[in-house]
Amino acid sequence: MASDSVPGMTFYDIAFRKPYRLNSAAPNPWKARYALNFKGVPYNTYWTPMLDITSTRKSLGVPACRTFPDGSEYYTLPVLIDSTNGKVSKLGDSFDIAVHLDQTYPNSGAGQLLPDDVDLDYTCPIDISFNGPPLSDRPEWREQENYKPWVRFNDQIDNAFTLHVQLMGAGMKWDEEVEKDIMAQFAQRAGVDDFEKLQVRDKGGRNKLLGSLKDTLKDLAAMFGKHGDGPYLRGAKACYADIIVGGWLRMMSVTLPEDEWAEVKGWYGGVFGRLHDSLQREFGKVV
Ligand SMILES: N[C@@H](CCC(=O)N[C@@H](CS)C(=O)NCC(=O)O)C(=O)O
Repeated sequence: MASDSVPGMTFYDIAFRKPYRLNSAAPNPWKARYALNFKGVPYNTYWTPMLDITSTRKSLGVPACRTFPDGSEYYTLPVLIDSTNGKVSKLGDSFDIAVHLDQTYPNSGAGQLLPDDVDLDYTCPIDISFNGPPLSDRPEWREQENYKPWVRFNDQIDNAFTLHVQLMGAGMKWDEEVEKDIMAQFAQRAGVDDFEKLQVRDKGGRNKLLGSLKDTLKDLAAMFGKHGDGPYLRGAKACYADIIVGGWLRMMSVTLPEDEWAEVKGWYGGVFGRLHDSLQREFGKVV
């Protein structure tokens, strides 16, 4: 049962197909998991059925942090409930979680998630203004000098990948008993009568999208290439910028056909492959 009264930390992720440990693929929850593991703080995971996200979030008293195009509330995950220090903190956005962990556990684990010596100057080259509000619309951080570049980087990366999310949609797998209902929900939100109409399955269409994503990530790859084999933006030491990109790479690793994922891993001398493998090895444990 979802609960905010268990001592310690509970992290709410989306339940894809069992085993969840292998199939968990949502990028924003993955940002939170990587951040928790980076800090080395103990927590447990509550696997939330996709169709129960709204009721779970409401029962925890965590307001929605996204809106649908018609202005209605869009309830999402991750959520983190931290009752470690006798005080209950409820975080409902991946960026809020990163800030909370850095402020509450500054020296834990691998250290600072959001240091000030990172090059975050990536701009998604496709005009993203048509893409609606950012996935993480957290005005309070946008106004703070030390967080501004991080929020901007998060927006740019979210947009670069969201623009190509059709590549990943076809590979999302759910438990059989709920699969149809989940697909129907996605179709209804997009205003189509069939989930299939949202998918790109033909080779030509997929290659076009892959090519566009590769071009979109060119400048980002150059930033990762500055420290030889990296694998991280600053070289050997990871920070939250690596995790922001890593959340999306994890989604691709689970949802793309094997040959396409191998191709993505090899782009630009293998920068994204090395980043993904290193994050998974160091901070990818699913508990
Ligand atoms: N600003 C939020 C965005 C969270 C978000 O969009 N989560 C997606 C998964 S990556 C979700 O929960 N989707 C559920 C749905 O579409 O019903 C954050 O950064 O945590």
